[in-house]
Amino acid sequence: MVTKTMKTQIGVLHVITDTTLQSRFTHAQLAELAITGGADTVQFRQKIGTTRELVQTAQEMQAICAQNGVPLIINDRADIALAVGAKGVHFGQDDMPVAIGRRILPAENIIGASARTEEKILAAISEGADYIGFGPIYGTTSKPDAENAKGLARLRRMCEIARCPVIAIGGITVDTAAEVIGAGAHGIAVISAVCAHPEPQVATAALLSEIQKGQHEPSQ
Ligand code: TZP
Ligand code: MG
Repeated sequence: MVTKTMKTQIGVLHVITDTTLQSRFTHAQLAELAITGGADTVQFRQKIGTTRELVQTAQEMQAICAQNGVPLIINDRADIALAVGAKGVHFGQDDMPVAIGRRILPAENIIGASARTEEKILAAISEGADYIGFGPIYGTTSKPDAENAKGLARLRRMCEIARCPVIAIGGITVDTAAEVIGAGAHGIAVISAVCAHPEPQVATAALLSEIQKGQHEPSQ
């Protein structure tokens, strides 16, 4: 019998776990809280630590995500995604090229790619990216090397160009999530709005509700 493996749809609320902005919760705890609040994608992003440590944490997160049917995306590292059976990866411009990731990862895996110009967006899509991460939309302190804020007009333009879902990132809060979706983003990715909130699950639920508002109120 032929078993068909379906690629999971791209989520609208990607919660990126972070233990540098806060130390109250581990990555796994944040994943659990975000899922409780309604996150439909969790991304593990950690820039420090040994490969052994990263695999251990990713394994814990994958167990929680799999139990809840929520895709886990691993930032930067295809090897860790493969090692723990995560649903996908997110690559920046300095990471593994999307085309190579596409070749070595299972076909049903999600590959997201950060791209900030029209050319890079089209290149990532032609290499096989399933979604584009675009930002920062607003100012952010969560990524020290983030570029200047791109704003909503540029986001709208990039969403028109990209023939795949665009996930907006950077400084998005409960106050701006709806307008970001209204500008054409398929979804949002957040760090501080959830991880630095006193109650990450409450923050996640509030963001989800704003996303739903934005879906019903496209902006001009
Ligand atoms: N890439 C562009 S901005 C950013 C990343 C990883 C940081 C997003 O964090 P926050 O706290 O949601 O602004
Ligand atoms: Mg990266």
